[in-house]
Amino acid sequence: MKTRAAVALEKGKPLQILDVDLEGPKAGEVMVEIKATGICHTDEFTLSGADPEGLFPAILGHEGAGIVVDVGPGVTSVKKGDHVIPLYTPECRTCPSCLSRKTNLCTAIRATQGQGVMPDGTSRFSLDGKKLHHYMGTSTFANHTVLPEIAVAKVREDAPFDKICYIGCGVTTGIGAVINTARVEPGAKAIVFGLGGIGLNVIQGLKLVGADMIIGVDVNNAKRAWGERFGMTHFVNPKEVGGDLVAHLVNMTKRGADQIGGADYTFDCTGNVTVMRQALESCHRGWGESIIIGVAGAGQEISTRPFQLVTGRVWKGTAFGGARGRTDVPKIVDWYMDGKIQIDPMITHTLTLGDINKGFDLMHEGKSIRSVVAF
Ligand code: NAD
Ligand code: AHE
Ligand code: ZN
Repeated sequence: MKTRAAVALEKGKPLQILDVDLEGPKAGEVMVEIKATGICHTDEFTLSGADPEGLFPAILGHEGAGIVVDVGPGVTSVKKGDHVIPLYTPECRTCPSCLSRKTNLCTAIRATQGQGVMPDGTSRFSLDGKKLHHYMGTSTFANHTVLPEIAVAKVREDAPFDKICYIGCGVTTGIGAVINTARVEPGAKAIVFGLGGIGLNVIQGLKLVGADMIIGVDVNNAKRAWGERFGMTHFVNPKEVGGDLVAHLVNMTKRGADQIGGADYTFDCTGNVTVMRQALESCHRGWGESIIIGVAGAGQEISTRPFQLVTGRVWKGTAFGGARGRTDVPKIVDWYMDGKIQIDPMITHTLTLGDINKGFDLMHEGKSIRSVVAF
């Protein structure tokens, strides 16, 4: 069949809106009509050419929501008509990683996903007879896509696609980093670096679990009001700190008789390796944990003095907020529908597929929190 898609023909170039060919689902796969998709910074990261796993031509997009329109042989967990959120982190429940209960990083199909193909090693997408790569196993910048059944979460049918698509990455990543990865306790002091589509969800998660002090750090002053809207208690623009940022943040978080400063938890939501170091070093001696959420380009490395770790600071990373998609995503949709978490205000722009490149421009200009393409 034909479907309309925004195709990344080559790195660094605007997406092209084209009618592409899509084969039906094979065994264990489902076809989903995508109703809405968010544009995450990771799509921009891959499109820019910075992603060592980036493949072209490809159909990007990993933050979608839609309806199952066809199922391949042997599919049992979803059926035609079900509302689903595609999962770039699948949950097979049978691989060693899923069974370990120690990680959400299901390994059932990770190798082929990274090669831009379905688990059988082939692509369902093509253009003029030439293969198009899948992206993150999801390719939600297409009106229809094919995914393994283990890579979709069935969700309630009364939830609006143009909002819950954001749960497919940003919302779950930010809130999950707080709840699943850091396991932040009430009363904690936290610092969030980068107040974009992920960082604001970290702030919303911190507020949800009862953190006392939530410091937001961003180079864009327009983000102050955004952070405050979701629970940030203090804002720091590094460009306006007249000295060392880490010393400034440590000073802000001083407590107790010894007046030693440092946050209990810090979160990097920028993907900048210099910021990642600042985030680690802003943690409290003895127990502070720094969670890396941002993804950094090929060749980028993090560094710090080992002394920072010797003295008890912990560096951790998180993908998809540590969430097990088929189990956790439907619950997060319920939280949204019950008013426990906010999504609507963060979706600053709703675009047509034809305007998808505008969504990338808005991100570059720092004018959007999340742009969503509604089909
Ligand atoms: P975004 O573009 O919406 O937000 C980034 C924010 O960081 C912006 O507000 C920007 O002003 C700020 N920023 C940039 N440089 C800064 C600096 N030096 N100091 C402080 N703030 C700075 O991006 P996003 O969609 O929120 O994504 C954030 C990062 O998280 C990206 O690297 C993205 O690829 C990554 N990500 C990771 C996961 C995961 O599972 N680990 C999931 C989603 C996104
Ligand atoms: N391909 C990149 C890594 C990108 C990355 O870390 N992706 C995150 C999700 S970002 C969503 O916006 C992730 O899930 N990582 C775990 C995994 O298995 O990829 C690179 O650097 O090679
Ligand atoms: Zn993402």
